[in-house]
Amino acid sequence: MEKLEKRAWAEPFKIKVVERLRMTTPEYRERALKEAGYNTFLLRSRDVYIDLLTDSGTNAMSDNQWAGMMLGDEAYAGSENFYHLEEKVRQYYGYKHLVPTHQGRAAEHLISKILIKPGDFVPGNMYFTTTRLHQELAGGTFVDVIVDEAHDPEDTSPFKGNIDLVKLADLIKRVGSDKIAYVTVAATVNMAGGQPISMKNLREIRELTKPHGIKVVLDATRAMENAFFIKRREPGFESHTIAEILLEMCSYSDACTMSGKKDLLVNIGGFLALNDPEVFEEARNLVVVYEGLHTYGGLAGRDLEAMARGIEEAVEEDHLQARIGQVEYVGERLLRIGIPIVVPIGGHAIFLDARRFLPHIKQLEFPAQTLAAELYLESGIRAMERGIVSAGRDVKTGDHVYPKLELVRLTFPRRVYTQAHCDVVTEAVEAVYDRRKDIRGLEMIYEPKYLRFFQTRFERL
Ligand code: PLI
Repeated sequence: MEKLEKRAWAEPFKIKVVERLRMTTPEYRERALKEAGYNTFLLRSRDVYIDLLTDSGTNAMSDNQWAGMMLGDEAYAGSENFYHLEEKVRQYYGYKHLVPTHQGRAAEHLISKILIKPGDFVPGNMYFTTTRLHQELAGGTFVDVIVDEAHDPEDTSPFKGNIDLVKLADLIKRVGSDKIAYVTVAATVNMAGGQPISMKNLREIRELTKPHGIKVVLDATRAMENAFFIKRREPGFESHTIAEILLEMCSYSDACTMSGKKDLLVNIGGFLALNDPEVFEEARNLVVVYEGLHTYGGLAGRDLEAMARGIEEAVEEDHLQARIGQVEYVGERLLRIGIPIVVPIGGHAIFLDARRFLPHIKQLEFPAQTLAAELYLESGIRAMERGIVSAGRDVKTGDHVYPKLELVRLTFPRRVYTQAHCDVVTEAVEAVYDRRKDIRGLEMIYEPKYLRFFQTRFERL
């Protein structure tokens, strides 16, 4: 008799409420795709079967979080829920001060405005779209100082989110520490494939920048997922709790920007958390201009409460084990049938390597955008381009930025899809792979000025 394989993970929850999905035909999807200009961001969600566009704000909240929503204190000032969130941010992230914002990019906006002077440089471990844009709008220039391995989808290093300390030291030497606004450190690195940064690297970044008086700003959006990888992969952390690892990670930074829509299991919310009293003073001042009073920052009291409760659920190891286990389940199945994906498998998503998937499509014919469109056509799965369209244009030359990575992200919302859904996804990818030679690229016919990937339109070549 055959022995069954032991599972590495299973969901630490059961399902109480479900949401109906609509099944569509290939003819229907062909029409919907054309109307959406072959951009998955422009599809209507009702036309999507399995939505892997993003893990941002698409999580399923728990009964405990929904119960918290009923305890929303909707006072304009001094809401109880703000104080609850402040307590949880101090407890789990360790920063002294909290400025709530409606989502992550609003926190990026505030910190960029406060710390960047025109002409400054902002080094970081690979760009993220909104982070870099706010840095540029404040007059800064982003400099990518991530390790070279991060740009190689086949490199299996365990911490491909690390900063290359030589690149960082060289930049400090070249432009001078006065010209460096701060270092942005993302954990995990979304655009590199959800790759983590090691604790050792975080510690070394601190040691390198501190003597120069350079601040470190952590993008803590998926820091709990990063902490899980540290526990699993970095010697010395095997018996630490996720909470202990998270606290140590944050201790090597001065502030964090946070999109609660990812790690924290909510549909809306974010914050800026920091230690410096003067920067806090300025942020508290500015949040009133752009978001709302400093005790709600553009959120309802109920949203603050859901996020406070989300922190406590998200930091649980069994949650992270199932969350990352699900992503790995899909990734390992795809690897088994020879689909080119970014390895190691990241925390929040599988990244299909469109360069290897569709080698006959040139970068200016948008291979990743094409692949995302084909996947939708195949079975109603919505993914996201993370290649030349997302990389945008060079602010100085106006030319496209040509990233090395041309990826399609299959992003898994937390606690939303089942293993059967996961199997549908792998089958759809396999079906597109089988007919890859017949797939043609796209031509760009409309392009907006900012964050173009959201609204650009294409036609089939
Ligand atoms: O979407 P926001 O404004 O709440 O957060 C912006 C943001 C900041 N940092 C990182 C690493 C992100 O991944 C991020 C948003 N990510 C989105 C929307 C995504 O689909 O990955």
